[in-house]
Order: sequence, then C-alpha cells, then structure tokens
Amino acid sequence: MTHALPQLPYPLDALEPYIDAKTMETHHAKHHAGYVAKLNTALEKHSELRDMPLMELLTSLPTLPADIRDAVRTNGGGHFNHSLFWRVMKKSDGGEAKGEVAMAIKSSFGSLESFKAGFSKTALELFGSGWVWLCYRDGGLVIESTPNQDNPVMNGGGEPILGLDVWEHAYYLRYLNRRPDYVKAWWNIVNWDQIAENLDEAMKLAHVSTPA
Ligand code: MN3
Repeated sequence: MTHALPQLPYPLDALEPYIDAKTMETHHAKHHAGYVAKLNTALEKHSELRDMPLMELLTSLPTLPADIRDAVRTNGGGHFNHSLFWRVMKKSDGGEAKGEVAMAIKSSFGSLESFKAGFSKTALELFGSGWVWLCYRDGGLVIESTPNQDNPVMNGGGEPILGLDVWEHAYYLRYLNRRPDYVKAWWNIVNWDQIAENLDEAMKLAHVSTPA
C-alpha cells in the first residue's frame, strides 16, 4: 500500500473569494502532494510499515524506527492534516452549526460566537507555522493548537473534527501577511455538515475505545 493524495471534494475555485484558486492549486498539488510523496519515500526503508494505516503510524510515533520517525511525523502529519482540512471546507452557503454540533459547542464554549472568538484568537496567537483544532475529548469539545504539521492525534489530544491551516502558504497569495483577514474570511467556507459527521465518528470511536 502506498499513501495517496485525495482529490479535492470541490473545484479549485469553489472557495473563492475567501480562498483563491491559485492558492488551492499550489496547496493541494504541491504542498500536500509533497507530504504524500515524502511519506511514501520514508516508508520504503521499512517494508513492515507499508501497510500500516496513517492513523496508526501517527499514534505510534515513539515506537517507529528512529531513522524515519521525524519524516513520518512531518509528512504523515501533513498528509493527515490536509486531508481533513479540504473536507471541512465547502463553497460558502451561509450555513452555521446546527443540531448536535451546535449543542456540543454551546455546552463547551457557551455560544457559537464565543467558540469562534476563542478559535480565532488561538489562530492569531499561534507563532510561526501550525494548525488550530476543534477536538472531541472526554465527552466535550476543546480548542487546541499544534506547531508545524503536528496534530492532536499524535499528541493524545483528542479527535480533531475541525482543523485550520495557519501556515503562510495557506493564505499568503491573497492575504499577504494578514492572517487575521484570512481567519475571518475562512469562517464563511466552514463545512458544518462535515463537522457534524466528524463529531459523530469521534463519539463512536470514543465509545468503542472506552473500557466498560
Ligand atoms: Mn498547508
């Protein structure tokens, strides 16, 4: 098995004007594809790991062979993070969190507005390159951030159900260094239906892995 670049679930220009087509093309076909290629190259050295699912690679980093551990962390992380990122966005339709997701957000953060404010603040305070996450953990939702291509899966920080890429390559062409403008615009293209599905999956996983 080799790891493969997933297709984008929408055309390159679907997220315009909030994220431009050129950024999407470079981000997907160069950055994400690069992580996938380098992950596969690293795994070639250890045939016993070639069939290990990505999630398992990321949760077993400390026990992986030392010569590829950093490469799997960076490139496996990059592959996982971007695969989630593409799916939690969609063409803007003015939709907001509803149903179970809306209730979970209210219960953990007080209101949708205070969740968005806290998530955006975390994105602006993250120094350098990294990611901001909404995670399901211990029956509730938490906001986390990770540097580089790390993620909560490898840190035991919970199940990520939403992720925002705040590397400059995600926004520089349209927004230059104005990360606040990018983050503010990004809320317009959040795919709340997908987040609802991700929350469902995360709750099922937690149920399965919790001893009776
Ligand atoms: Mn990126």
